[in-house]
Amino acid sequence: MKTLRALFVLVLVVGFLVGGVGINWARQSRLADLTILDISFTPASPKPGDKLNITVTVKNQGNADATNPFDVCFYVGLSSPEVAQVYGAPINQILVQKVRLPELGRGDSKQIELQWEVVEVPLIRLIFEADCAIPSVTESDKDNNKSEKSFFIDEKFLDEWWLTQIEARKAHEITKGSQDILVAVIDTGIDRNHPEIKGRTIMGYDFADDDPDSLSGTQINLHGTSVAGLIGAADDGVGLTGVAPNVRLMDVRVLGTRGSGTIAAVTAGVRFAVEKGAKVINMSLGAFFDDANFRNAVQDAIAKGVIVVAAAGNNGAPVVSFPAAYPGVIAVAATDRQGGLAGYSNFGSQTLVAAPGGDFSEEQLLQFFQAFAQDFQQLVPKLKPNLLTIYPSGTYGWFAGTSGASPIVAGVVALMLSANPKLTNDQIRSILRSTAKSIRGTSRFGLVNAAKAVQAAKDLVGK
Ligand SMILES: [Ca+2]
Ligand SMILES: [Ca+2]
Repeated sequence: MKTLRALFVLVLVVGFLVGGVGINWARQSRLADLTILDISFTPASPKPGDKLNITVTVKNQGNADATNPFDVCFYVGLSSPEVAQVYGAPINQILVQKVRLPELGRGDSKQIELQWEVVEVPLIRLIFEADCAIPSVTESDKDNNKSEKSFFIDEKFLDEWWLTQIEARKAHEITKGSQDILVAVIDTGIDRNHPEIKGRTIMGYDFADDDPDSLSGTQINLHGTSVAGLIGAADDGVGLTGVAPNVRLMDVRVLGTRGSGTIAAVTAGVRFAVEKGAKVINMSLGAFFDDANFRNAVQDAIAKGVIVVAAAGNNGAPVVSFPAAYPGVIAVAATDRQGGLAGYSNFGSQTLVAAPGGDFSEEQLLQFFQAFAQDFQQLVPKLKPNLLTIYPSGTYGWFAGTSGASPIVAGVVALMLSANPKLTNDQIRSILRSTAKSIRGTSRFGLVNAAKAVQAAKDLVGK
């Protein structure tokens, strides 16, 4: 017994002396380790509709054979995990195909050839994962089983129909906006680190959390980021272009992640934006109750020469929500892909002008996102009549509603002010109306025309 006890202690000591290195060595000597070694594709610069030929190399870099059959999953990611969490849909990782490998010996690698038809979005992430779904291989390292490669679609192959519908590119021949024009986005907060707006977006204040930074905490700023992108995404040939790609943006966060907030926070946001020098305020938000403090803040902003643009609302009714309904506010209705009044758009008497909002309401968009898990390839073309814009974490995605139409008009106003900083609210309202194109569905207001509005603004210089 004594001998046995001594031997036992000795084994323990040896184990201790070998330490952590010994444990790793023991694992590596006995276990497989699958990894994605390489992802390559042709053509090198794919456009929508192209059949992308993808070669993925799976390797077993461990020290044991993988003897069980395992799956290699091919996912396409259209956005980030953070965005997917908000939507409760896997748009960061949509399963396209599973390829089963019967085995993979130690040190062996295997090339898998796949074909995938490229969809029309600015940024596509190709994601591969070895031994996905239900794992069947015991490995020394499971964290290295996934790898991705992303690419941008050349912007000239993207149908930015909303820019075409308002003749924004023609307006850009006059101006793409001035750095002197600060546009406040009073919304759910902006991911100001998105490459499309980085450097031109300043943090205002986070009135939702009552702290100075909308990026602190766990908040994701999907709605506000999308609004900001429609106004100011850089015209750099990468991704998308905003209506006023050179203006500065200010993040004034007043709504929480899910888009709700207090009227006091919105009121404080308006007063803050004016105080910090905003020339234009966009509010893609609304309520159906009139609040005296809020009304006063908006009226004070207009009295100080700030142009306030707001969404008419998505009730599909002859009404306009507040603040759009307040006197002097530029109330914006939405047009669909065909340029007619969108079915979901409000169109009450206070509506000044319409702008592209896309065919679908946000609720319908949400249903599409949630359906992605089943059959996304067929659904992407159906999303095309919506707006594409930026999403947090450097990604892109769809957006719709008068929430999209309002920032498009705010962008046009920013261009007008860039061309002619002396314009008054009355002049801007008058130009927006007189240069608008008539639309199907109503005779009381038309579709904003950026080219004509900016030209008219410029023509008034010195007059
Ligand atoms: Ca592994
Ligand atoms: Ca861009």
